Amino acid sequence: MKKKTIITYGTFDMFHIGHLRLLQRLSKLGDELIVAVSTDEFNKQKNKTVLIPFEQRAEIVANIKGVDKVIPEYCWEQKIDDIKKYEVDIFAIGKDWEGKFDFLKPYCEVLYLERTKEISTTQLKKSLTRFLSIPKEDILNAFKVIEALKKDFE
Ligand code: C2G
Repeated sequence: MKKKTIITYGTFDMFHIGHLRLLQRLSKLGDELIVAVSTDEFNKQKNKTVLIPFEQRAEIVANIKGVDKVIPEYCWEQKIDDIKKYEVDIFAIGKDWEGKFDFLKPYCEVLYLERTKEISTTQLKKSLTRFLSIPKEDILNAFKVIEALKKDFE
């Protein structure tokens, strides 16, 4: 009996719970989950700056339970070839892409899944930038205040 094969595509930079939840849901949709991870070069085409290099992003995704195969995503145009090559039954991706991949419908089922709220790589980067912009002495002073308060409660 042919395995039910699912495919998805993404950058998966700074891997977080939103990525994990998506992959967990996708792995429940079929027997085999293929994840195409965007290469660093392709991210430039997507105007997406990535912090974690492709090899590490691919290795992290490959080690997520439920992910059976990781392939590189080089370009926008490879999806139909991938779907044919791997006999994909379902193409699925987050709802932020709603409608963008309907051209794949003649080749396989196309699903757009709810994103996980309140988490995104962009948000993580913003929080990190905000934290790193706090002057070091302010952070040290804050720690001194916390230490002093802890002593009061000892
Ligand atoms: N995602 C999610 N919830 C979040 C953040 C991301 O469900 N809070 C999903 C996205 O919808 C996407 C996947 O996680 O399906 C990977 O997200 P990105 O790494 O941002 O992928 P993207 O840059 O959108 O690449 O050809 C398609 C593109 O390569 C998709």
